[in-house]
Amino acid sequence: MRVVVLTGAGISAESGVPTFRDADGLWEGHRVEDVATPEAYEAQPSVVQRFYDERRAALDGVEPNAAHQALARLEEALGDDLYLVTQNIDDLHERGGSQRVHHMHGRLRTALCRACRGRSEVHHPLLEFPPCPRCGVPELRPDVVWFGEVPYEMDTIIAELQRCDLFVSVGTSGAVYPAAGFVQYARQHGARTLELNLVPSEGTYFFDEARHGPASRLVPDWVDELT
Ligand code: BV8
Repeated sequence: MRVVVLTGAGISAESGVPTFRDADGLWEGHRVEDVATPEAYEAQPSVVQRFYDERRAALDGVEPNAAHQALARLEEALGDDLYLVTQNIDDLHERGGSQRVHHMHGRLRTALCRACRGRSEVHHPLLEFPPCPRCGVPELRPDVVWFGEVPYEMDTIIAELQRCDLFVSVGTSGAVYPAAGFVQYARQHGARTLELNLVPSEGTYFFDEARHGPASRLVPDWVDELT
C-alpha cells in the first residue's frame, strides 16, 4: 500500500515549536505577511533574517515527540511505499528518525545563496551576512519558501499523490496552498484520506475520516493500527 503523509506545524506543537495560527496570527510577534515574503526580505532584510535566526536557534531547545518517532517507525515498515512531505522547516522529523523527509517549504538549517543559488548548512546567524561557502558572496538567505514563491519538489509530490492508496494529513490547518489542496487531489485519484489534527481543519470535509486530538497520541495509534 502506498501512503503519502503531509505534516504541518501541529506535529511539532507538543515539542514546543509554536504553530502559525495558534499564535492568533502573530508569529513570534510578527504578522506572517510582514516576514515570510520576498518583498519583506527586500524591504527589511535584517528583520526577516533575525526572525529566522531566532527560530533556527530555538531548534536546539526542542526535541522530536512521539508523533515524529511514530512516522519514523512507519518508514521502517513501509520503506519506499511511504512518501513523507512536510510544510515544516524544522528538523524534528529527521531527529525523530525519519530518513526521507521532503521539505516542500524548505528548511531552517539550510541557507540559499542569492548569488550562486547554492545551498549550504547554516553555522552562523545569517543576520551577520556571512560569505557563501561556495561563491564567497555575502548573499545568503534562509532556504525557505515564502508566500508567492514556488514550493519545492511539486512535480514529485503530485506524482506521489496520483498513485497513493492512502493520504494522511497531520497537524495542519489547511489554510495555505498548494498543500491545502493535496487532499482533494489524492481523492480525485482514488486515495482514501485521513485527517489527524487537534481540531477540524479548514479542509476537514474533504477527508473520508478525521480524528481529532494531540498528534503525540493520534499518530502512534494510527501507525500501530497500520503496521
Ligand atoms: C504558491 C515556510 C504558486 C516559511 C510557509 C488566495 C487563495 C489561495 C491561495 C493563495 C491566495 N493568495 C495567495 C495564495 C497562495 C499562497 C497561499 O496559500 N496563501 C494563503 C495565506 C491564502 N501560497 C503560496 O504563496 C505558496 N506558493 O502558491 O506558489 C504555485 C502553486 C502551485 C504550484 C506551483 C506554484 C507558498 C506558500 C508557502 C509559504 N511558506 N512556510 C516559514 O515557515 O517561515 S507557510 C506556513 O504556513 C507553513 O509552511 C504551512 O504551509 C502554512 C500553514 O501552517 P500549518 O503548518 O498548517 O500550521 P497552522 O498553525 O496554520 O496550523 C497548525 C494546525 O495544527 C492547526 O490546525 C492546529 O489545530 C493543529 N495543532 C496544534 N497543536 C496540535 C495540532 N494538531 C495535532 N496535535 C497538536 N498538538
